[in-house]
Amino acid sequence: MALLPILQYPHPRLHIVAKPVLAVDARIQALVADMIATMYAAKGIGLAATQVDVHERVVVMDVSDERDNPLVLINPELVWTSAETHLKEEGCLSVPGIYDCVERCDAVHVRALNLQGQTHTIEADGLLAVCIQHEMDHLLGRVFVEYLSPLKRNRIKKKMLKAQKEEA
Ligand code: K1U
Ligand code: ZN
Repeated sequence: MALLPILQYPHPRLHIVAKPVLAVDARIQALVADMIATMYAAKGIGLAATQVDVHERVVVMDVSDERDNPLVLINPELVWTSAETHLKEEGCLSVPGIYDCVERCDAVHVRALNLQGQTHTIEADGLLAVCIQHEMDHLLGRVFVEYLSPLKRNRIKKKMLKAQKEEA
């Protein structure tokens, strides 16, 4: 298992639209194992393949308190979203240290393949529903800061670029 580097905003490759997985094979199973290890090491509750520079529709999540219940979604599709929405606070491993509120559906149903290549449907609300919407945005090349005002987004971009320059 390997820990994968996470692309940092405003890296242009975060905006690539991911392609569907054609076969849930040993390569995808190894990618998922590396993504789960990377998510836990980074203390995140989710990670999309886009963030580790792999542009295929794979996300992993774990919103359990014990951090022992990973969820794998391959080729996820939203099949239902609630009409009710709320502003929810989000963070992002690609935008460390930045937290802000985004309007999200309160509940979603998502259909996806699991690690065995079988189709399953998950009914989610609360933090899991927010996390699913955030991770599926990553697969579309969208980062949560793009929902914020241009003023906030530009401030965040400048802050991130400054921090990356200081680290280099
Ligand atoms: O996709 C990612 O960058 C992971 C991200 C997922 C996420 C967190 C919160 C709301 C929506 C999506 C994170 O794990 S950020 C770090 C984190 O653990 C966290 C941040 C805020 C609330 C709860 C957890
Ligand atoms: Zn994110």
